Amino acid sequence: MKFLILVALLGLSLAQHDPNTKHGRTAIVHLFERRWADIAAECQRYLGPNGFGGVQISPLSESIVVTNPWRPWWQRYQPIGYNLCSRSGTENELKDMITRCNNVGVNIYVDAVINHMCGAGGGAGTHSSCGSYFNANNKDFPTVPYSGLDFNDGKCKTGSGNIENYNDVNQVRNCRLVGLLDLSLEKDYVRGKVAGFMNKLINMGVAGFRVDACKHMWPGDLSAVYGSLNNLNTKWFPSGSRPFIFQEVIDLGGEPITSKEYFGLGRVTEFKYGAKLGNVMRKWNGEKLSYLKNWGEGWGMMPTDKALVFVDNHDNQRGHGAGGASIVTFWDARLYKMAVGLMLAHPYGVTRVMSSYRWDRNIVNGQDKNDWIGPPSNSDGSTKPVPINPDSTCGNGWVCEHRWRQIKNMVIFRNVVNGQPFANWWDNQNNQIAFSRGSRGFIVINNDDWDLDVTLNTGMPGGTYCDVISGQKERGRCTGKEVQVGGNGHASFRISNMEEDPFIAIHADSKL
Ligand code: AAO
Repeated sequence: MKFLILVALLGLSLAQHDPNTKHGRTAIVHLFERRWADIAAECQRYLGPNGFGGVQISPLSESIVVTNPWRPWWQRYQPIGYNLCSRSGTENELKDMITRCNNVGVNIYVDAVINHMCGAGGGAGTHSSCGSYFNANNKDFPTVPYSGLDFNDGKCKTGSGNIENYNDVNQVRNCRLVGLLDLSLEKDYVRGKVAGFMNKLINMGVAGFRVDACKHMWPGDLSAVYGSLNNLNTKWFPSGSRPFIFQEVIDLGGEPITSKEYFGLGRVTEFKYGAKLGNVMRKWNGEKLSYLKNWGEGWGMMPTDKALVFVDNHDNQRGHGAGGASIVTFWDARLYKMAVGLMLAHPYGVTRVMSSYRWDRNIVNGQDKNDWIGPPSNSDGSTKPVPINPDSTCGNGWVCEHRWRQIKNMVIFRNVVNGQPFANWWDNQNNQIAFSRGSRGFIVINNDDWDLDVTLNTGMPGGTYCDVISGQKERGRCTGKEVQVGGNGHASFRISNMEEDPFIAIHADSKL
């Protein structure tokens, strides 16, 4: 009996590691700070047709509105309640987006901020995204409602009330993260309010959650919250489907709290991935592409079935969070396309592609003074829409990395090779590498300062393939380079180190 209960619990939690993507789709895109109306349109006109599995959206619960600095992106990480109006739109617009995305097979994952409310210095009034009253001074959040009884302060032993030392587990979990009022998730009342908020979203049709700041919550408390979550809405998901849970825990090593403590509950963000890949792409610390032969667990990363991976995220692309200077972002477009291409070609982890907006950087001594700047917006603070240019790129300052041909085509590549083994590795002991995914796809990368010119075993059936980096197959023709694979699976490749995109990728569906 005990054994059966254990098996049942294990089954329940392991299910939370599954992104619930449809039609064999494998990649998620973070459409950072976009309006719900723009995401709905993007699902229909672009994400669905191009095989994206889901979208991570920015925090959607009612938050504080900060005017100094002017409307920073991070105001949304300071909730004052669980009403669903935000800078991205109203509750109705949210519902409409979830429905329209689900209808084209694209999942929605909510960034759930449940560790805390707004900063202790957030003041009192109605400067909140739905105009509700709150008072941070006496911890009064009437729309939930939460009161002074629902916070951890009594348990925090630091002088400031804030986390002062990441080596003290109790501080990290009972004190305030950068001054944010820390909810007491050990209380049934608080757990119930948080689960109620998440269940409302599940019932609306979301497929799961990125759970913010998990390092700062006790795994036992999270387990209780996740355990009271509903199964997904059967209008779009098979009956009995569990919400996908991916937990933000920054573990680069060296702290007592590790990712491992959260593996049983859901997936965990693998921050080593982007930090290490950044070093490899930049060739810092003597790192080389050829060392990626055992990329993944072999590099000290978590098991692949626990990992959520990404090249950069909304924090470390601007110097918040962790990862440091090595992180590659759209600002280094050439390296970025290669890094994202590599991530999408490689079997390790569930992959998330970042999609950003441009801001006016002001880097002084390695720190961006403008790391707070919010999304492209009008003078009243409202977020600007995302216009689509004739060449399919985005306007109004939205970068839309996910629409870059090289990245979009590698999302498709990942779907085509899904489930195929990592095989046919080749390297030149430097920064030229190649590998296949079974007999369904092959990628060759040249990050050396000289040309690549080599014949390789691709593992692919013979024929003519279209390289999906320099172009793509359109109406049976190739707009980019063509690759001839012989009957023995061999093909010769030439990639100049001077090319804008010094890599080539072919797959079963790019065969001419
Ligand atoms: C804002 C203001 C603050 C103000 C506060 C309250 O900026 O000045 O005090 O409001 O009024 C975001 C922004 C914050 C913002 C906050 C609320 O980033 O600037 O504060 O919204 O508006 C830690 C957490 C991690 C967190 C990360 C930013 O563990 O969970 O900090 N990320 C999430 C979100 C993020 C959001 C929040 C959480 C809050 O993704 O967008 O904040 O909802 C070490 C620790 C990490 C720790 C970092 C940064 O990392 O390990 O756990 O992350 O420090 O403090 C090397 C080490 C690495 C180390 C790193 C940095 O790389 O290897 O371990 O250095 O030292």
